[in-house]
Amino acid sequence: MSRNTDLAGQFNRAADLMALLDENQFRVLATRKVARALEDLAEPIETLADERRLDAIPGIGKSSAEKIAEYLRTGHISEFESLAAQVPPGVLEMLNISTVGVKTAYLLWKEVGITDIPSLRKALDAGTITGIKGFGEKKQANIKQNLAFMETANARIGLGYAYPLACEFVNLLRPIQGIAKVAHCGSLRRGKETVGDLDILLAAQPNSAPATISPTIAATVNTHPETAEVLAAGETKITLRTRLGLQVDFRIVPLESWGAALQYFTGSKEHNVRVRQRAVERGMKLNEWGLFREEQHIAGADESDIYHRLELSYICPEMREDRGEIELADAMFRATAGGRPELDDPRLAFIGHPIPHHWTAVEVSDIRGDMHMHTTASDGHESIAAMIAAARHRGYQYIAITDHSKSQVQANGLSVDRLMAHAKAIRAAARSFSDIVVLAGSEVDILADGSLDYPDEVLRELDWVVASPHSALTQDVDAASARLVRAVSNPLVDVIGHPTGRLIAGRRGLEPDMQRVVMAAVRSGCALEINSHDMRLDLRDIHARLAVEAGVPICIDTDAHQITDFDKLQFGVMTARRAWARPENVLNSWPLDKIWAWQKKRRSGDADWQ
Ligand code: DGT
Ligand code: CA
Ligand code: CA
Ligand code: ZN
Repeated sequence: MSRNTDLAGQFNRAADLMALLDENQFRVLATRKVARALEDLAEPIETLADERRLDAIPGIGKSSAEKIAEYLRTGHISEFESLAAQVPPGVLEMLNISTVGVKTAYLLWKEVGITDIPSLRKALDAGTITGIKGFGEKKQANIKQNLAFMETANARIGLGYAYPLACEFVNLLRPIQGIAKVAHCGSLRRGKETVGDLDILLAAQPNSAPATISPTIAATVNTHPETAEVLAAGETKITLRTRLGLQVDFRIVPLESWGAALQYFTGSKEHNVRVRQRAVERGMKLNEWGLFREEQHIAGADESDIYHRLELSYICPEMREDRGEIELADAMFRATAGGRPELDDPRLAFIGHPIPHHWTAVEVSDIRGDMHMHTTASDGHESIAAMIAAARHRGYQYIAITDHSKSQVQANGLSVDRLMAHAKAIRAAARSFSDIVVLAGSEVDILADGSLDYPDEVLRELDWVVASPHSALTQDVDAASARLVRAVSNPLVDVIGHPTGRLIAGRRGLEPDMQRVVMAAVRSGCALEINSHDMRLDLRDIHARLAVEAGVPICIDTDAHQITDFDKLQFGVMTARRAWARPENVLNSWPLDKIWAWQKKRRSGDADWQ
């Protein structure tokens, strides 16, 4: 954190404290103004102080300048510390719950004596907060929800940090002598949108028995620049904590247990319970060392072998949540074995009958193009030509360039005139390539009432229309559902981009009745996006599953604002696999001809588009 941000935080906190202590409103406002001025500074505060230019910053007076100087000299501001001494620290912490502002925290503290988050939670659960003005049931329910959200959002870490770090550890460990195999497992391998900790599994070379963490392995992980602290180091396991507070478990097993350990530590717990039960039902025993029949090791080196021995077809990690995958794998195993599988589990009805012999979840290599990306025309960092070059480099057959529409003022959204010129430029740039088709599109805003930011006659000029919500994201369920249903029903909309607008650690986004939105998409044939950005993953897994089950096409996009964003596709694909998406469910795995036929049929107003 820069000193500027750090200082701005100090002033903001002081303003909160003053408000909680009932200080003069104008002092509170002035203090907030200083915080904002500090946030907006383009130069490091140290430079300004050295050159005695603190007073020259607009909004910063003499006394604030003195406080800044004190902070730079000593690392703290004594006046602010004496404010802090007068407020219980838990009261300040309550301000981190969105919808708990200074006023609410003040009332909770002064009127009912609640001074920390645990006692707030208890009081909300018990329903004992009564008689405070403006603190009705609705408000309380709201706080409760945000409290729960904050707890889950803070405790877990997103894929954007966890995934590359796990890959880095795996790549560092793989070449070490004595190691036969390395892989990440746990929730990361299952493609969950956030992880509690990382689980990295190693298998020792068969002759280097027994399997133990060698000094080289220990040194490699302990001295990694991300490692902040080694929490435990044993014969077969090391646990460390990274700079961002993520725990990483490393375990080593003998090679003959590799598959069993991979299966065990991939989880989920719920899935594993079912698989172990199945072993018991067949007179076997499954644990992290292998599959046993009367103490005899009958499988364990190979993960898929374990599933087969239990009369299940292989189940991809992303599906291992006990959401019907065991029933599917059972039916598929019987189908491939020549038996006649029955659809005895209603959860599988959407798969169709007969159960296909080759049921495969979508993979990164199935994806033929990316249908949502930005250029410098709005808020992207690259030109049209650079985005096309990067897409060709990835081997894509087609892409759509979709810059923001006019209401996205802060993202430099395009007026109709600019949009038309941009479409012309995209088509001109595309003409130089015979190996990739570039669609001139737009990411048009879905306004609060579900209408679109450009009129239909403008949309009709485009090759591809992504419609996304960006503002008014706190609507209630009914308004949000009506808004999305209206957008989904417009035959000119090809796909709804990041349908809820949620940010994984930041905001809940719209919470529509997703069943209604999906049913509207079934009627209109509109596709729904899985936005692959690790902060979004929107649609999320369970919502995407609803869409897949209903037969709505899914579009897995990256919403790239720069070339490296194309790599985030992996996260979207993992989410799609968690939703049981097969290649045929994913629009951008289709050949372009099929996409065009689909679009033509929909745009011609053919209600029965399928
Ligand atoms: P996380 O880390 O909270 O995102 O979720 P996981 O699924 O990675 O959970 P974690 O790290 O506690 O354990 C990794 C896997 O190891 C888990 O999915 C299943 C297995 N496992 C861990 N502890 C137990 C246990 O006590 N019983 C069983 N059956 N399996 C366990
Ligand atoms: Ca884990
Ligand atoms: Ca773990
Ligand atoms: Zn967007």
